[in-house]
Amino acid sequence: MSRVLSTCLLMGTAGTASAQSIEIENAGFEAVVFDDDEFLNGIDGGSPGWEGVGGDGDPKWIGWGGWNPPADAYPSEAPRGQNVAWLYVDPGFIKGEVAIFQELKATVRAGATYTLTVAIGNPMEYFSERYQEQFFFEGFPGYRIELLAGDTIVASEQNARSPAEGTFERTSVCFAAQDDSAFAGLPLIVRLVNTSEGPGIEVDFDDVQLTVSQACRADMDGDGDVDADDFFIYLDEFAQGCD
Ligand SMILES: [Ca+2]
Ligand SMILES: [Ca+2]
Ligand SMILES: [Ca+2]
Repeated sequence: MSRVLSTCLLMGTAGTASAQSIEIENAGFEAVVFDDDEFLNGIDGGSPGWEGVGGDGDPKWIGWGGWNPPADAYPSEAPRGQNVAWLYVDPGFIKGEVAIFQELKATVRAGATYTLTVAIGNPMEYFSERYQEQFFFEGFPGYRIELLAGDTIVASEQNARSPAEGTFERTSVCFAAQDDSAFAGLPLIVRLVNTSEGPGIEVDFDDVQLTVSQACRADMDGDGDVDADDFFIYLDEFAQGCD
């Protein structure tokens, strides 16, 4: 069991040549072309491919969508492409989380390892020339990323990263489906959450990636290839026997 987990960690951090990308619609939030500093609510079509939870309150206080952040909010702008997803809750008016999710066409394969990687963004307070409005983005409310198989959360990560104001940080989680996994055949779902716990109102996300690696029994050290290192590990285990 422990070797399976460490394989998962290796794949989660380094990736392997054998890892394949799983299609996510609008994974980089580039499907809508925005001018710099322009945004659009998801309920108005700002983030095709994604659905929201919690965005049906007064859009002044809660919502989600697509945005082309200006350098005033992120000096390095979006980590990939032009746009990001924004998830916004003003806790002075609305209690609770806001989330976006997407059910993928891919389903869980027994014996496969899945790695979900997302860039987490903490926008800076700035004055929007476009909208002639101050956006009070100081602080960071907290985030969670989740991978689900059907209705079950099989991997999640909450606030392991704390990006500084005006920056993104990448994080990843990993799910290793066992050979006899009860999740096999169930749809994979990616969910990204603004948990609205700490001071601050907005979390942004970008560059959502999900990869899959089929477990290879001969890859004993889980580094993505089969070579002499794996053979010596095998010899070692063989020599130890099973009692
Ligand atoms: Ca992007
Ligand atoms: Ca921009
Ligand atoms: Ca902030």
